[in-house]
Amino acid sequence: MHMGFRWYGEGNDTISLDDIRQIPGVETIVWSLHHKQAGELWEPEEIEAEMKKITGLSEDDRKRGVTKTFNADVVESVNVHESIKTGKTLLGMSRDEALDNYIKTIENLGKAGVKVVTYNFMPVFDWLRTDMFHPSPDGSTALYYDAHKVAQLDDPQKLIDETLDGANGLTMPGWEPERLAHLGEFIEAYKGIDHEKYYENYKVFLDAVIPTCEKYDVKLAVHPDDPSFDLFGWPRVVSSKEGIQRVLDLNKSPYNGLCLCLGSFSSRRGNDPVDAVKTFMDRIHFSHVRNIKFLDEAGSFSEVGHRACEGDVDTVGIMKAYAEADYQGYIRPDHGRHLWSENTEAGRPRPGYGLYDRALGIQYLLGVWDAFKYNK
Ligand code: DNO
Repeated sequence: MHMGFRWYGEGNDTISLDDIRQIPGVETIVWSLHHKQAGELWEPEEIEAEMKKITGLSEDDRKRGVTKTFNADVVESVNVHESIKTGKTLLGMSRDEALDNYIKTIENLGKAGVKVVTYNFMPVFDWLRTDMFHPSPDGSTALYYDAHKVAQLDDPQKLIDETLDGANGLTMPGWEPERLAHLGEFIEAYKGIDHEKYYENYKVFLDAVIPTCEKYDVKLAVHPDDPSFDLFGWPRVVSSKEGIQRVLDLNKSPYNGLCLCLGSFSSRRGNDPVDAVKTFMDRIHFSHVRNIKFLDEAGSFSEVGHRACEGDVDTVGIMKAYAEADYQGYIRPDHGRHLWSENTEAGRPRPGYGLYDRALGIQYLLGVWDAFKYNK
C-alpha cells in the first residue's frame, strides 16, 4: 500500500510540500493541473513541470539536508466534460472532441509515468455539502450535509452560490464558477437522461478511453458519487454496490477500476464499506479512507476524525481488509476537519483540505494497517 496526500499545487494550496514531507509515511503526492477545465487537453510540458516539482527537491531543501522525495503516480482528477456524460454538444464542445482530448491526456500522462487517473461521473458538479465549516462538539469545524435543507431545494443554483461562497476564495475541483455559470444549459441537457441512458453514455466513455489506458499502463479510477444518491433529479450511477458492479461490468478491463472513497460510499444508508473493499479488491487502484457520522434519520451527516469510533464508517475494518489482502494500490486520508490555527476566518484552508487532521488521519490509518499487517 502506498500512502498519499492530495496537494493542489504551488500558489494554489495553503500547504507546502515541505510540510507534507514531515508527515511520516507519505509516499505519493496526489495531484492535478488545477487550472485545466474539463475537456481541455493536458500538454506534455505542463505535466512534466508539475511532476518535477513534486518529485524533486529545491536547492534550499538540499542545503538543509532534506533527502525525502515523493512519487507523482496518482492524478486526481482529470475531469470529464458534460458532453461525454450527456452525449450532447455542450459549452461548444462535442462528445467526440472531449473524448479525443481525454484520450490524448491519458496518453501524455502515461508517457510521463503516471499510474492512476482518478475521475468521477457525477452530473454537473462534484461532491456536495451544505456547510463547509460546521462547528463540531470539540471546537473544530467540518464539512456537513443537511438532508432536510437539500430536500427543500428544487433549484440547485442556491446551493451552488453557497458552495462557491463557502470555498474561502480557493478553487474547488468540479465547482468551477465559469462552468457552473452555464447551469441553465446543463439543466436542459440532462432532461430525459435517466439512469439507463447515463450507463449507456458511461459505456461510450469507457470503451473509448480504456484501450489507451491499457496501452500506456494508466489505471482509470472512478470516485463514487458524493453523496451517494441522486440530487435534483439528475442520475447518479456510482452510488451503491450494484451500481459500482455495473460500472465495472460496462468494460471488464482491469484498467477500468475504482478510487473507492469509503466516506462517499457510506453516505448512502445500507452501503457497507468493508464489504465493498473485499468485493472489489482486485479493481481498487486508489482509495480514500475517511469517516462520517449520521445525525438524523433523513441522512444528514457531519464529517468526523478518521478514528472508527468517531463516526459510522468502520475505518478499522476497512484497513484490516486492505492489510489482509496485502493491497498494493494507493490510499489517502480525505476531508480532514479544520483544526487549531486553521480554524480561524483568516487561516481557513480549502474546505476539507487542511493539514493537521489529514496528517492525524494518516497516522491512524497507518497504525491500524501496521497492526494488522505485522500480526498476520
Ligand atoms: C472530494 C474528492 C472529490 C474527488 C473527485 C474525483 O473531496 O474526493 O472531489 O476528487 O470526485 O474526481
